[in-house]
Amino acid sequence: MKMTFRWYGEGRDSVTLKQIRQIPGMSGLMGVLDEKAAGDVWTYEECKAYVDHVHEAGLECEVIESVNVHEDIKLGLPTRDQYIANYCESIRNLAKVGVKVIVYNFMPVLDWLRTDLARVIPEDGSNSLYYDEEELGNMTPMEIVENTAKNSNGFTLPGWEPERLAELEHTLEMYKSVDEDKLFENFKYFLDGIIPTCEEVGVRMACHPDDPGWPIFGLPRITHDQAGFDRMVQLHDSPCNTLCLCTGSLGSNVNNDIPAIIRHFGEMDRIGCLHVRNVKHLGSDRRFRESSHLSADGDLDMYEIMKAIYDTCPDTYIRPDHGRMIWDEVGRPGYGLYDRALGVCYLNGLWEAICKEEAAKKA
Ligand code: DNO
Repeated sequence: MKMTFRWYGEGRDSVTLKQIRQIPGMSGLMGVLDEKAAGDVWTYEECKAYVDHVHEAGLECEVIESVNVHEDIKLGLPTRDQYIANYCESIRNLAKVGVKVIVYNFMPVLDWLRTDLARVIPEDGSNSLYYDEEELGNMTPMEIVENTAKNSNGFTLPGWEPERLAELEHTLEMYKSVDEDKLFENFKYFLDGIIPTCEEVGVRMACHPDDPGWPIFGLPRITHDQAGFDRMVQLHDSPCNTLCLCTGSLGSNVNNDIPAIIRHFGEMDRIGCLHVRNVKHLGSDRRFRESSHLSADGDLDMYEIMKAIYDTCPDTYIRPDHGRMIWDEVGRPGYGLYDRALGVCYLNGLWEAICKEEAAKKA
């Protein structure tokens, strides 16, 4: 297992590479390439400059997140072929600089969504990302977008890039003719277009689950449970067509058994990487907050999650995800330093214990 950390790039993150390097057991980044509009090519020079900079800080950069898929691809518009060609170009350029896994998602319009970015946790006075379907019911998509932009401490949140949201209403309208089957069809067209390039250059695509793990605003969403991902991996059967198994996104849906899902896809060799975090439901299946990583603070059993990784995909990449804001830190909601660093130490502790336990069994 390689422990990594999400980082947004110089001047775009409150956390420095030096700080990340000093977290025990840190191998490198799940870097982010969301500065450009979805659909634009990341040139070789741009990829190289980013990765060289990370290497200079003593960190690896084998995973890149949020190489965003243009809406025209998800909608199946005729312009998609050009965007798919651009995507292949970015894959090639990233492969040339040593990237092995690319995390993306196929969620229509919006990436992850919360109704509050800083809900105070009464027990300890920290705050964290929070979702309440009842609150969402009273808000329009535009209100959610405005709220999210206003409350993100001046940072752009992943999936909430301004240019992507500018045309929100128009795009929402266009999705009225796309149901789940149509979205799967468009997904297959995308995968058929990019996976051969991935196979050629040795890059694995890792699809991030819908977050929260069910359809919202009447938009079709297709990757939030084992059945959806089973269908996705079959759309184009290849070791390069994998999932980014985000325990918190899948865990938002109480029907998902996370360790079992890890085992299922781990055994099939279809996990490209994992985001490991915890969620706590609050009196309703559709109301939750993001808790600390500790099993006792949330609904997910982190020991069972790490054990499933150990048993079925021990060489994968993982990272902590969405920390709380603690110790008065100010940063991008979910992406401060302190709580994610605590998460790393905890996950590394579980890993060490599992490795020793298993070694003792074999001795
Ligand atoms: C949320 C992140 C996601 C993820 C994208 C990948 O915090 O985990 O934004 O990176 O869905 O495209």
